[in-house]
Amino acid sequence: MIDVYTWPTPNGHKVHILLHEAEIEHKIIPINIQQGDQFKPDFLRISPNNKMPAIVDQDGPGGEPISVFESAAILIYLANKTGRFLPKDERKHYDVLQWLMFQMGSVGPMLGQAHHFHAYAPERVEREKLQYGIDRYVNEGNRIYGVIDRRLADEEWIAAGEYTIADMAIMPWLRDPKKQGIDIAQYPNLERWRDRIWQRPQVVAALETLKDHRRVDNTHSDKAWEIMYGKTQSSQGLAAE
Ligand SMILES: N[C@@H](CCC(=O)N[C@@H](CS)C(=O)NCC(=O)O)C(=O)O
Repeated sequence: MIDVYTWPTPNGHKVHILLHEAEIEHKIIPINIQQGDQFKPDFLRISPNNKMPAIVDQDGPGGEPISVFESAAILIYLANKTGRFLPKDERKHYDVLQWLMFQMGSVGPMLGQAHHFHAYAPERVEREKLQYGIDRYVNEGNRIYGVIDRRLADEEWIAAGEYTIADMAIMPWLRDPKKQGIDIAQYPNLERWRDRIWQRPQVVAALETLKDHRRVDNTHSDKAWEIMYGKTQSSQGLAAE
């Protein structure tokens, strides 16, 4: 049984997709990042960077429990454990890993900032003051969409010629391009590949994870904003409640 500490965000959904695709028995434990669950001592013990997702496998190496944080490390761990979605053939293996690292180093951080500056921040800060940040990250977002689109011009999947954890890691970041300031119509290969994955029943089920917990209106509350982007982040975090 895998305990999955998570929340319905792109980084959470990468792991939810693999759990469903590989039919891994698991228990979902919500970490409400808008209310500060990520700063609670029990969670920090398994995820010292105060970010979800994280997992605990009660039946880890040697039959002992193991905890893993960072979504790519989790994907690699679960792919290795089940022998699925990470080919063993060396060339294919490293092809998947390089695209997975591209997701972790570029797709996630840059599109996250594009979303933040283009869609979230203007509610709090005058748009003129933000324009440099908006341009910087939306430009970078377009560059990244272009990299993926070119990769998929002659390839059915992002790596290794098959559906792998690299596809599962990248796809959840591309579901809401408008909020990232990006016009997906400019990237038809990417859109076709994204929608093919999005239609898979396992992916549909995975994207339902904690759907009812998803904020309707509290992301933008002052408290949630402070927890996510204010002093709570730069100080030692919330006192345990
Ligand atoms: N590199 C990390 C990023 C995880 C991450 O950024 N998680 C965000 C939500 S998507 C989070 O937990 N934020 C809470 C916080 O920063 O306090 C991973 O891929 O696991």
